[in-house]
Amino acid sequence: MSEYSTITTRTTHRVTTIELNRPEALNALNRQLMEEVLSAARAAETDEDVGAVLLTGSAKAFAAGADITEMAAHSSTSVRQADIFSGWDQLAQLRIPIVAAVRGYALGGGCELAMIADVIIAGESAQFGQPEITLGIIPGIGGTQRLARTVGKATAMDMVLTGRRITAAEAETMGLVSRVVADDDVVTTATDVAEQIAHHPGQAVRLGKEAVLAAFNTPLEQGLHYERRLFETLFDTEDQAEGMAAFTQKRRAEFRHR
Ligand code: DAK
Repeated sequence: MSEYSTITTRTTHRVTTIELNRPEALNALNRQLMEEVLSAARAAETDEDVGAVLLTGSAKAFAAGADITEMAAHSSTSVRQADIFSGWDQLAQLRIPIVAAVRGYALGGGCELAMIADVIIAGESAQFGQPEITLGIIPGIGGTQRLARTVGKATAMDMVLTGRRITAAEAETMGLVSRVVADDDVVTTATDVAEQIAHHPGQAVRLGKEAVLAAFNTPLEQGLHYERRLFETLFDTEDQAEGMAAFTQKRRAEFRHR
């Protein structure tokens, strides 16, 4: 029997797929689900046979937000003390790449969870939104910060202050998602993307993620300097030697992810 009850997981072809599985609440993100996602993602991070995580929900909902029933009774003090969503911050700190396959609703914490992922593949039915304002709160897991840095002030203000939802096509135009495909193809496409990433040299993949994320936190000159140092680090890896030797010898590289 699975050790998890709000998610299902499987690992094939170097990819751990985590499927949110609370259909009765449209995958609303309660504490247990957060802890289970974090635990499964951490297990993937430390497994040398895994090179990427795929995060997905159901056809109707990636996730309809934080669990409102769980949050409703909190006071300002208790919500701070309980630190209810720090697990999502820890997920964002992982070095393993995360691909999100989004169909249906990605609202509130669901939209924020998708934005924690590194690549978002959306189905045509996907709807992204930060409706927290309609509940008398604001986003709390990056929905003002990651969103503004990704889509700019005008759209972020529109979404955060009106709570309006945007379609997959709009999300693609504004750079919130990487690709939009037919709903039926979302999981297959996202799996292909995750497998492609997972089969590239592992250290280069992780440092590539780290370097791109640094662009969100650092001035350009500092970011360029950091990128150069990470670039140089990779010349000490077995996979760099193998990748370049294979190219010059006109053969297929055999990466060991070291
Ligand atoms: N929480 C709990 N239950 C939810 C839910 C949610 N977010 N969303 C849906 N459900 C439940 C419904 O209550 C319903 O349960 P039953 O009545 O059947 O028992 C079931 O899922 C099916 O939902 P509906 O019947 O409403 O389905 P519809 O197709 O009619 O509508 C909908 C789908 C997604 C439009 C609607 O369910 C909806 O508007 N859901 C709420 C969306 C929302 O407001 N999401 C934002 C939540 S607030 C924090 C950090 C972050 C946050 C908070 C704190 N800190 C660091 C402290 C984040 C906050 C949020 O995400």
